Amino acid sequence: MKKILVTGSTGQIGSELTPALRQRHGADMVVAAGHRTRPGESLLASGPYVAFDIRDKGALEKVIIQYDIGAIYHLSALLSAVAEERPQQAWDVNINGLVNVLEAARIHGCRVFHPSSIGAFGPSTPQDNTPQETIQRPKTIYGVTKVTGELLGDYYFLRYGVDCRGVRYPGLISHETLPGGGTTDYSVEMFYGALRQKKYTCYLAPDTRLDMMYMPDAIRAAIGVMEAEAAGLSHRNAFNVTAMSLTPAELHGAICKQIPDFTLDYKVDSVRQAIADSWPNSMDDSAARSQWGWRPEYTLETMTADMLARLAGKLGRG
Ligand code: VAH
Repeated sequence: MKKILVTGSTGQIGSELTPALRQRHGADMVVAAGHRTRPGESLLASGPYVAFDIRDKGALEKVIIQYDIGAIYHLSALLSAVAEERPQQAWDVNINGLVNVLEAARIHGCRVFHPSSIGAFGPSTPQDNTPQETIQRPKTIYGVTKVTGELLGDYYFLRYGVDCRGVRYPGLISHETLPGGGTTDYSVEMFYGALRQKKYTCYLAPDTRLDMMYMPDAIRAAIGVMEAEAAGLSHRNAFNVTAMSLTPAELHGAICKQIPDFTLDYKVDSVRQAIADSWPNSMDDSAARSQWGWRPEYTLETMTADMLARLAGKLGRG
């Protein structure tokens, strides 16, 4: 069996997707790749790790040949807020990196997973129950790279038969690795604030409604769409997937049910507020449900309970 390559393996998704794939396929069958962030000891100890810049096409191709890669989960990317600080670098990593992956997949016959995001929508997109097929005029460079990535995935499938697939992720909540440079990171930071200081200052307004998902569901979505029968995937590169639609105030309320004296105040960051306001309030994920059986498992309540239990252990407050 050919091996699996996970790019961006030290990031928020990669740090949980890599162990999940290693458990599913065997440690040595999953090659973790990273660039700037030093991998954790558990990632290094649990299977092969390679360091290279996704913009280096030769380095990528060398890894694919050396490890006989047959599938690539491509996660390397700059997230929305940091991308707005460095738009040219965001294009370089998010798009030139993706083109390198798609070209390598075309030449070496690899299947590819590359995530899009609710960031692929903009202020002219219907914000409630956002359809699978709708207006996509994002006003952030992150969103521009996500729409471009969706279109590149479709092109490489239609023009070259590259079997590439993807989902539009909502904000992701996780306990393994802190997210870096996203707009939805408040949802993770709030849990750390609740456990460490019993207070948190949120950079989004209390009624900012966004789709969210717990990382275990996000991992199941990536593996689910990659292992689905190709014939049924008419929206193959950009399935809306979601689990919950929530606001900072609602997340605060859910945490307070377990930590009653957790206080929240607000200091709105205008850049990230503008990004969040341009994204949907809730997505319609019926296409993913009907075409490959997508179903979230975690609700706001069960996610909150699991996050607090796992973080408390990690922070020594269990
Ligand atoms: C971000 N967490 O905030 C990412 C994600 C839907 C948001 O793409 O940029």
